[in-house]
Parts: sequence; structure tokens; C-alpha cells
Amino acid sequence: MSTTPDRTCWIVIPAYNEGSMIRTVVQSVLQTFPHVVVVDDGSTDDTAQQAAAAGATVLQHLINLGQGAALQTGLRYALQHGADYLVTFDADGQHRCEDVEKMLAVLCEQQLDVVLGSRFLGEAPGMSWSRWLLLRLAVVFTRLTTGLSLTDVHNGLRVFSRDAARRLRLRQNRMAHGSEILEQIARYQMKYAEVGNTIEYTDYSRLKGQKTSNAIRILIDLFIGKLTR
Ligand SMILES: Nc1nc2c(ncn2[C@@H]2O[C@H](COP(=O)(O)OP(=O)(O)OP(=O)(O)O)[C@@H](O)[C@H]2O)c(=O)[nH]1
Ligand SMILES: [Mg+2]
Repeated sequence: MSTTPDRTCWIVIPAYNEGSMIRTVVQSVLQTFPHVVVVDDGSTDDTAQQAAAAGATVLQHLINLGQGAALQTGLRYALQHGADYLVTFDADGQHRCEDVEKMLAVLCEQQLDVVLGSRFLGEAPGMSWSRWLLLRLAVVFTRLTTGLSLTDVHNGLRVFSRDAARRLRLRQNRMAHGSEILEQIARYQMKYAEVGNTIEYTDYSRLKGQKTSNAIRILIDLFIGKLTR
């Protein structure tokens, strides 16, 4: 599926040391969406080779720059290659393709700029209580800083229209890009909706994923970003 025959959807997958998972993820996405770009973010394992073997277009950062930088690279590539819709999708097996289809349908039917995934409107099997608490605090923080009333503010599954993706200017290379995207949705008054999705926490994703202490780093990055804007 690429939404309608004459419209193209690109799936952008940032990946850092996901060599043991990326092949399965790309293969499952390709069953539905033929345009997949994996941005290998300076991995020290065989992420790039595995993604290419699975059939994805692969771009590589020579050094690790962070998820935000990897997304910028992938989004720019997809725009240059004529994407009408752009989806950000994680490489660690936590996201599901059927959720992308639901989100794309909402974006098209309601003529929105952005559809954001929400694990709190969907489900998050295996999520720890500390992650739950942190994400709830992040919701309050986002409400205060952007005025957006959302249920999940650091969900990596998002669908953008071409125009919305072209307006985004991401300067946060690491994980603070999630907040930066929301700030820009608010600033440009983009039309958005949240749709429930499943984010599955597995032993693999927990081992590889974000530490609770990274929240401090996100706040510092956002603060520095404000000072240097
Ligand atoms: N951690 C990390 N992930 C990166 C980086 N560059 C790209 N990624 C990819 O970004 C995606 C999300 O990273 P995660 O660390 O799992 O972040 P998350 O899913 O928001 O957090 P969890 O809920 O803890 O899994 C994965 O597909 C990673 O491979 C990087 O520099 N660091
Ligand atoms: Mg993850």
C-alpha cells in the first residue's frame, strides 16, 4: 500500500546498532510500504548491511549523531524523492505497520498535517512504571511549554503530510527532537490528531532503549536550544 496509487508514502527508519533487529523490521514494513529508507546513524555493527539485504534504501552517518539527526537525514531524502506522506518509524521492533495504515487513513480522511501515535490511546505492553510516570510528566511539560493537549509526547511513530515535513526545521540532533517537533506543530498551527498505537516493550527494546536519566539530557538540550536559537 502507498495510500492511493498516485501518492507515495516513505517510511523513515533511524537506526543505531540494530543489526539483529533491522532486517525483520524492514521486511515487515516492505510488505505494505515499498519505499523505506533506513538511516544508519554511525552504527558499529552490521545495521547498514542487514537493512540493505532486507531491501531498504540505506543512508549512513559516518559517526553517531543521534536519532534527531538521523530523522532529518531520512526526511530530507524522502522529500527529495517525491514523498507525499512521510512516516517516522523505529528500528527496534516496537512499532507496528498496521498502526501506520490507521494513522495514514486518518491523515487523509481529515486532511491533517500530522498524525501522532499515542501509546496511551493504544497500548504499551511491558512498559515500566518509571517510563509511565516520566511520559505523564512529559505530557504536562508539553502542555505548559507549547499549549498542545496531547496524551503521548515522545512517541516515535508519526505521519506527516509533505507540506508539514517541509516546514519542519529540526536542530536537535538527539532525543529532544521529539519536543522540538511538537513546538513547531504548535508554532505553525499545524492540523494534527493523535491515534492510538501499540508500543511493545521487549527485553531487546528495554536493553537498547532510553534510560530514565536521559530525560535530564533532553531538558538540557531543549534549554541550550532556546538559548542559541
Ligand atoms: N538510542 C539511540 N537511538 C538512535 C540513535 N540514532 C538512531 N536511533 C534509533 O532511534 C530509534 C528510537 O530509539 P530508542 O532509544 O529506542 O528510543 P525510544 O523508542 O523513544 O525509547 P524506548 O521507549 O526506551 O524504546 C531506534 O530505532 C534507534 O535505533 C542514537 O544515537 N541513539
Ligand atoms: Mg525504542
